[in-house]
Amino acid sequence: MKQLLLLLYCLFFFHAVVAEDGSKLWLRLPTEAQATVKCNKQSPTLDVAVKELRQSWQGVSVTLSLQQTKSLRALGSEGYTIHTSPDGQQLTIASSGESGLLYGAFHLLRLQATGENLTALHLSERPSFDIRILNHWDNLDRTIERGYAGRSLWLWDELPATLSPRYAAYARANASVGINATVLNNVNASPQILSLDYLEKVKALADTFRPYCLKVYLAINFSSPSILGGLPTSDPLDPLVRKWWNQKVNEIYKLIPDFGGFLVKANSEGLPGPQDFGRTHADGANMLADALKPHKGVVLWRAFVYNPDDEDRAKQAYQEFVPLDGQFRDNVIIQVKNGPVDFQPREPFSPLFGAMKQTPVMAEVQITQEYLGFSNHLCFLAPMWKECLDSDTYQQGEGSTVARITDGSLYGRRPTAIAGVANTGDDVNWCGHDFAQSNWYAFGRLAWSHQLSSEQIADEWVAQTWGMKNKALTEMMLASREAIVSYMMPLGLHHLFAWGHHYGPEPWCDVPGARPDWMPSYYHKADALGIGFNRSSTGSNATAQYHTPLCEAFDNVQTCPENLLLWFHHVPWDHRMKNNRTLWDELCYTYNKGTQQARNFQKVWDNLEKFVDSQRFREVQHRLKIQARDAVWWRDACLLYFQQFSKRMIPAELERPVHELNDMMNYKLPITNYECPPYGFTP
Ligand code: BDP
Repeated sequence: MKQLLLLLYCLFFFHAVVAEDGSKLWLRLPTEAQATVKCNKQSPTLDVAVKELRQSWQGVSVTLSLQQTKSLRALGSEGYTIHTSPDGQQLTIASSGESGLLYGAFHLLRLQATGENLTALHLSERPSFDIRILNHWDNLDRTIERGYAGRSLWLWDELPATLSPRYAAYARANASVGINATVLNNVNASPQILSLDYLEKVKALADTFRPYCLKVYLAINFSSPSILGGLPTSDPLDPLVRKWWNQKVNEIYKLIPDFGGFLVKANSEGLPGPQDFGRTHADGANMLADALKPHKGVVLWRAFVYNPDDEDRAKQAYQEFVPLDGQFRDNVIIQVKNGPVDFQPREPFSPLFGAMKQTPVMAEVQITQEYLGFSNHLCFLAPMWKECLDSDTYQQGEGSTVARITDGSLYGRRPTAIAGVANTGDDVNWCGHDFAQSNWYAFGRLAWSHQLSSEQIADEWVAQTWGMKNKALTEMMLASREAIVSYMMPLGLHHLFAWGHHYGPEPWCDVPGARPDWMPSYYHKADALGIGFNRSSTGSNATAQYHTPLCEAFDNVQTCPENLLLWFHHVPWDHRMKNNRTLWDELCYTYNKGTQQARNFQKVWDNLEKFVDSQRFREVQHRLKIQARDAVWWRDACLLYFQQFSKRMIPAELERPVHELNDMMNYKLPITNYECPPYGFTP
């Protein structure tokens, strides 16, 4: 009996040691190393760097050296060098700033965790962007707009008195990939966030994040002066309004001396803004910029604006902002979504990136998978973000990529920034899907260095998160975004998702009285002749917002890239694609290909069972099953719906749909408040 108990105890203990719940993210190095680490100064940030290395570094002794040499200063305070001494017995991480030493320490640990050769290191790093910022769409009641990993991490009711250990863990994870800023609250901002009560809570978070060099920003509601301050107006040119903002900003900086600034969604989707008072976006942004300037704060002013009555939503941000170029203060950055509509599986890059000549612009990408299967679908997003960053705008001739425009190398405009809409919540594994962690990781790594390849980022993440190098696994990750495009919205289709929650297909969606530009038919325009939005010169002429030679390439149905064909053109069903298939057949083939890929992901994963701890293995397996079912749902819904217009057969050699169109059209997923559905379509 005693022996049996011992055996059970051992089994339990063994299980407890190997069980993993994903809470450690990619930071899974053992912590008993006791390395020799020296540093010529002490501070909260340096103490973190020293501690991280001491507990996990398994190599030769390390010196962290804060130095003001010319070459180090040229790397900026966040840049660093790592050198092995000639005798190989010593490593030195050097930087002119404390944050540089922190990032250098995490870099070294990453090299160890990914199994790199550590014998003779000589490297020098500096970030691509100054501000590498997460945007949390977290509400004060702890719901998260478009969040699929539980409730908000910020326990507002307990703050400022009680500090959850997850705050420091969150800041540490960000520091480990170089993310240095965070907007705590939703762009659809409650004015309440600026009340003293909440600012004290924000201060408590900022204090916890500071050692990890993570700066706090807030999203503000443009009507705060009237709603919170009781003023009769929030007109940005009104002296009392300006005074209110100045005082509010001073109050914030008294509490949080290194506060970053404001993120603003104004005159967009029903939110208030300067146009309510006959003023421009520049008037609104500049008022806030003036208040923040003495404290070195910045305004991140979003360009996500569109009115239901204008002809083509994809053109509107450009139309509203280009005339204002040159009118913004130098501490305003225009935050532009990667595409001209709204985080669709595939969009061309927003033409605004190549249009502003005197105003800093920054890219906003969506880490949370609002349009990409929530946290049910495995979708590695680095390839999607790189597609935008590597796009050539031709603003100054060839080589004027979105990356070079936004990182300041083309025009030298500063500050530079990149934003990602966060996918974290209070789920144990932070992101819902264990593979969604890779997108938080990838955002940080690309924000640090947009030259990194998607493959390198995937390899790094897999090695650290799953403790292995596996080609099939990284290949699956690299293929995942394109697979999703194929089974959801191929060939430039967009906005076919369900009303409200945006999960699953509803190309037929028609909500009486709703904004037409929120209806799928506004975008796909399927009819007896063909499908797609004519944005060429014979249509809305959105192609004219791009520079030569893109403008001409996009404008012509023969030269338009086929993966954007239906974005820019209304194309006949029998149009010949480059592979000689008709458009209709190609649609069928592409939907089927995506579906097949999703099923193959299940096989790749099952092959890895013996290399992965059981809890995380099963969780991923479960979600891959949902993804494979959803892919079929998307395929059947879109093909059967569009077939009503095309009146063409699904090619004989392809799989037949397994769902009835009517069932799918009558089905409404029972989800509220953007939670993640446990399953998709259940007829
Ligand atoms: C849309 C989301 C909505 C956001 C909006 C935004 O559906 O919840 O508020 O973007 O970015 O895609 O402001």
